[in-house]
Order: sequence, then C-alpha cells, then structure tokens
Amino acid sequence: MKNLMKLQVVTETSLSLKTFNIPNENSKVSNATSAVYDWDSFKFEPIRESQVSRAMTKRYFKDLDTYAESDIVIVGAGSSGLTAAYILAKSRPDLKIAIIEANVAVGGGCFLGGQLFSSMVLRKPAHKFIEELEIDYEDEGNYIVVKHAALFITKLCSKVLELPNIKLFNATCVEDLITRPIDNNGNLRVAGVVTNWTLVSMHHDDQSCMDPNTINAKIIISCTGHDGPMGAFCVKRLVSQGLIKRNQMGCLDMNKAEDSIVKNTREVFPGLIVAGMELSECDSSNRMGPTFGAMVLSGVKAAEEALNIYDV
Ligand code: 48N
Repeated sequence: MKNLMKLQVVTETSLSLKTFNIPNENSKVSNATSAVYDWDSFKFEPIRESQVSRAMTKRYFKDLDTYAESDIVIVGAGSSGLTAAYILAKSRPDLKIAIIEANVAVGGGCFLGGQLFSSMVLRKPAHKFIEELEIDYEDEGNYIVVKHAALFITKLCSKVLELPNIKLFNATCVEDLITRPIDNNGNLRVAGVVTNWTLVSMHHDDQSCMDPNTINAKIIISCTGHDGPMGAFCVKRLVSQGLIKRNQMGCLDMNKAEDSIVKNTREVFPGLIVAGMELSECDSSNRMGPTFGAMVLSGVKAAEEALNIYDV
C-alpha cells in the first residue's frame, strides 16, 4: 500500500471524528481540515420557515430604508456600472451607493465575450484594472484575454458586494427619474430615481398600475447599455422630455468607439452622468463590438466625474 497520508479531520458540529486515508501524491488536501459528513447520522439544525422569511425581509427592508437617501445611484450592473461602483465604494467609504439592476443576474452583456464565445478581450491599458481585481489573463501585446467573461464580471461583482457602503437592488427597474428645478427659469437637475419590480415595470400596460418606489440621490450614473427593450433608459427618458438630444449609436468601429466612449463619459445633464454603451445613444459614437476595455475605463471615469461633482 502506498505511503498514505493520514488526514485527521476534526469537525465542529456533532459529526463524529473521522480519520481518512488519502493518497498523498496528488492530494490537494494536505493537513487541511475539510468538513466531513457522517451521512448516516447527518441532520440540519431545525428551523421554522418564518425564521427564514424574517431573516430575509427584515434585512431587505432595512436596506430600503437606509438607501432611500443615497449619495450616488448607479443604474445598470453591467461591466461599466459595476466598475464605477467598485471605484466609488472603495475610494469613498463614507458614501452610500445603490446599484439598481433590472435583471435578477448582474453582468449585462458581459457574461460572454461576444456572440457565444466566452473569452473576453480588453485592449490595453484596461489590463491595469484587471490586475487590480487580481484576475489572470493572457497578454497578447496590445490587448489581453481573460479566459471567460463570466470570471471577470463575477469577480468584479463579488468585490463590489463585499464593500460595506454599497447595496445591489437587482430584479429592480429604474422606470423614471426624479427631477428638481435649479432656478426660476425652468432648468432642472436629476435628483434621484423611480423604481419598481422589473416584472411590474414590464407589465404596466396589462395590469392595474402598481405605483413605484423612489430613491433620492445627488448623482445618478446611468450605465444601462445601448438601445434595447430596457437599454439606454435614462438617455431616452431625458430625450422624451426634450431635455437632451438623441443621437443614436453609430456602426461598429472598434478603434474610434472605445476612445470616444471613455473620453466622453461625463455629466450629460445636471445630476446625471452617462457611461458605457448608453453614452453612444446620446453621442452617436460608434459601437465597438466584443471588446470591453472602454466599458471598464468608462466606469472608472464615471466614478471620477461623480466625485468631482459630489465634492463641489
Ligand atoms: O452590459 P450592459 O448592456 O451595458 P454596459 O454599458 O455596462 O456594457 C455594454 C457592453 O456589454 C456592450 O454592449 C459591448 C461592449 N458591446 C458593444 C457593441 O458594440 O455591441 O449592461 C446594462 C445593464 C444590464 O444589466 C441591464 O439589465 C441594466 O443595465 N438595465 C437597467 N437596470 C435598471 N433599470 C433600467 N431601466 C435598466 N435598463 C438596463
């Protein structure tokens, strides 16, 4: 019999003390304790269903109360929105930041690299942000490749959600903006968002109206992507009020698109910063196709723009 390593596993629950013989050549478990279950006597701690319900709801309603007044609201948890959230929440732990995401899952167009292909391309210098997230990549000279777009977006999302001053309200849709007059000449600024459960927002036409909720905030960063059923929401809402002009996204030109999206990330209307592909819907910048460096750096720039405005 090969020289077997004896792994003494001590578990903290009522499970019995067990000794396992594990071949130590390829074993990854070297003196690590791992929970080992005695399946015959296995049993969860007892619980009452209402305990689970109360555990979820009391925390959710506390969050709704806390973030009813947020410092910054980010609309859209795609690559640009989550990047902006990460930069803001990390650099300003004093600020309360709410992310509103219409889908149950975050990520937007960034769970795949493009069409059905999983690798994700980012042109340099966006690789610096990938290094900040400690994600491995293949260096191809003028660009890098992350082996799966989902690796990027899930790692970014987990780092964002670990930060104490941020709350993700997913399956929740921004269905309007709050505005305020800034002078007596009818000029306005954005001052918050109007939200509803996404399923309700999608069915206002075929169910009795369910009124929305609101979040007040000094700054909104809208990263709702290019046009689509939900996309480019805040740009389209301001266009519908005649407050900004609509210049639709141009055809694909990777080099032109990525530079202009990053350079033009800015406050397009008082209190509203637009980043990522939504910007192409008010600047008519080209689309860039399956490359994400501009989304990441647009998110970085949007965070910096927000702090410049916030600290005024
Ligand atoms: O990924 P997206 O769509 O948006 P970005 O700007 O973060 O990234 C865009 C990127 O994925 C591309 O489109 C690439 C680079 N392709 C370019 C090209 O040439 O085609 O994420 C937007 C997120 C999504 O998760 C939506 O569900 C969400 O925003 N969203 C909303 N969330 C709340 N309320 C809304 N009204 C809303 N609308 C969209």
